[in-house]
Order: sequence, then structure tokens, then C-alpha cells
Amino acid sequence: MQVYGDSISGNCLKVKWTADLLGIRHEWIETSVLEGTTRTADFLAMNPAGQVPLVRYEDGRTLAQSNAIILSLAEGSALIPADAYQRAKMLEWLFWEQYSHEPYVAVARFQVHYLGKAVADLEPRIVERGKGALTLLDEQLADRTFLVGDALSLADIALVAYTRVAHQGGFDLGDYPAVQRWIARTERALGIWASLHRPSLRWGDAEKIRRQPVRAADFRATTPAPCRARSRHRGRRQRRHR
Ligand SMILES: N[C@@H](CCC(=O)N[C@@H](CS)C(=O)NCC(=O)O)C(=O)O
Repeated sequence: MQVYGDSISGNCLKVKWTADLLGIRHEWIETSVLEGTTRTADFLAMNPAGQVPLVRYEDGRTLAQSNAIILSLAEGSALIPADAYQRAKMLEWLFWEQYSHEPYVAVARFQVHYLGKAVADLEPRIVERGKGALTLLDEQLADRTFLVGDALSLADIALVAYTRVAHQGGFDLGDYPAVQRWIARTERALGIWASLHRPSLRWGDAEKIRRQPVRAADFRATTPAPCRARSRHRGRRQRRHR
């Protein structure tokens, strides 16, 4: 399987994290949005929408839309709840992410962090709606570990993608403490903290994730204080983007 993705894009990273967590072998083909690679004739022939992420399977079939892709990759795994109601709750979060979170949190981040716009010049509606989305998440996460039930699901993967970098769009994650704790837990569950925090579950623990849900209890014992860990993590990310 080939994944056409831009590594600055949360939508694309959702696909990489899901594939890595499930041990799905893939070739990552870096496809730059800023350089217009998604609008070339070759790329448009694969995805007329001119967007990444896009996957191309061995048989030549293609699939776009990040949440459709992660749903297909995670089919039959513990990242999709077995219970019908919980599965629908997971989908509820995925649809909400695309309509009420990503268009504000991700767009603010893109304009500020990549296009160099001042936070003060962002369209007020984007800022208001972005804060609204983060507030809703914070309220929902106040008394739960993951977004659906007590186990990591695609809802966490989809929502963490842009929430963890919301500060790059001018949002202050310090205003959302439950969100900060959940980001730390989810990053750890995904193994994207592996080198810093030596989690008990590591990137590539594919069998474990495929067979049994990642539950809160797997992380509670050793999860570090989110603020200290976040600032170390942020430093690393910023250096990489310079
Ligand atoms: N709803 C789509 C959004 C995809 C999207 O907006 N992709 C951006 C990168 S995050 C892109 O390819 N933009 C290039 C363009 O529109 O020319 C998804 O979730 O995959």
C-alpha cells in the first residue's frame, strides 16, 4: 500500500499513525501541499479532489478522505468498538471532527504556522469556532480517559491530529486541561512519544492492538505530568519544522 501524504498535515498523520499502530506495511510518499504537488496532472488522475491523504492499494484502487481511510485500515481491529452504539459514537466524533473542528483548528494553524498570518488577523469566526470545539472536547473529556468508552479508538486518533498542534494556530491549550491530559495519553497510546517516555506499549506493538483494546489502565501508572512533557515535545516539533 502506498500513502500519499504531507507530513505537516494532521489528516495525513492520522493515516500513518493508524497504519503504524496496526502494523500495516506501507510506503509513505511525501506529497507537498505547499509546493502544489496535489494539483499536478499525475496526482489529479489519482484523486480529482487534489487532496492528501490518498492511499493506493496493491491492486491499484485508491481511497481518499482521512477518516474513510482510517476506517478501512482499522476494520476488524480494536480501534473500532465492537458494540454497535459505541461504534456509532465513534462515527459521531469522526463526522464532528470534519465539520466542526478541523475547518477551524486546522485552518487557523495552517494560516498562522505555515502561511505566516498573525493570530490577530485570523477571521474571528475561525477563532470563535475553534475555541468552541476545544471547549466542547474539554467538557467531554473531563471525566473520561478516551473519547468513546474506556479504550483508544479512531475517534481519538482523528481528533488528536490537529488538537495536539492547536497552539500553532494561536489557541492556548492551557485553557483546556482535560484536553491536555488526553493528548498526552493518546500520543502515548499511539507510540509517538516512544523515544521520550518509554511507554509500556510501543510503536509497532501491532498484535496487542489488533487483539485487545488499549485501555486507560495501560497508561495510568506511568503517564507523566502533561505540561512538562508537552513543552519538551513542542520543542522537538518546532526544531523539525524550521
Ligand atoms: N476532508 C479531507 C481533507 C483533505 C485536505 O484538506 N487535505 C489538504 C491537506 S490537509 C490538501 O491536500 N490540500 C491541498 C489542496 O487542497 O490543494 C480529509 O480528511 O482527508
